[in-house]
Amino acid sequence: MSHTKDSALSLALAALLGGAIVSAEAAQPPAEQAASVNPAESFIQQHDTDGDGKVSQAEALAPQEARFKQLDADGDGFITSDEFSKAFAAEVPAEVRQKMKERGMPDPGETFIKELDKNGDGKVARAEAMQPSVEGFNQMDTGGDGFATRDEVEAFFRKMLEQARQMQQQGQPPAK
Ligand SMILES: [Ca+2]
Ligand SMILES: [Ca+2]
Ligand SMILES: [Ca+2]
Repeated sequence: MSHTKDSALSLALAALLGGAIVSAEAAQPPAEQAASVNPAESFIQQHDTDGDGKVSQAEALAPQEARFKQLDADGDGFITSDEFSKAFAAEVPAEVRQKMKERGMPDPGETFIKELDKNGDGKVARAEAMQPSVEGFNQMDTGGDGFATRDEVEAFFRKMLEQARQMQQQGQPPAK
C-alpha cells in the first residue's frame, strides 16, 4: 500500500516541481534584457497575490509554506530526514545523486535536518522550516509593519546588489 502512496507522491512532486522550474525559467529574462528588469518589481509581481501593491509576510512566505506541505509527506507537521530524502530522490536524477555520493557529500536528508533543526529533536517543524524566510522578510520589511512596500523591496535589492558588488571587488566569489 505504501508503495502506491509513494509513487503517487513522487508524481505529484514531479508535477509541482516541473511547474516551479518552468515558472523560474520564465521569470529569468534573457541576458541582454537583464539590465532593464527591476528585480524588486518582479519580486512584487510574483508575491503580491492580493494586488495591493505591497507584499505581506504571508504572501512572501507562501511559496515556502507550499514547499513545507509538499515535503511533509505524511502531514504530521514535521519534515523528517526520511521525508526529505524521498523528495530529494524524486527530484534529483539518479546519476546526479550517484555523483554526490562518489564525491563523499553528506546525505541530503541529514544535511537538511542539521541546517534547520534548531531545537534538536531530529526533525524540522514548520516554524523551523520558515525561519530563514521569516528572517529574510524581516530584513526587507524595515518599517516592521508586516508589509514589504515597493520602497522597502527596492532598498532591499539595492543593498543585496551592493553587497554582491563589494564581494566581487574583494575578489571573493559571490555566495552561492
Ligand atoms: Ca499584497
Ligand atoms: Ca512528516
Ligand atoms: Ca526540530
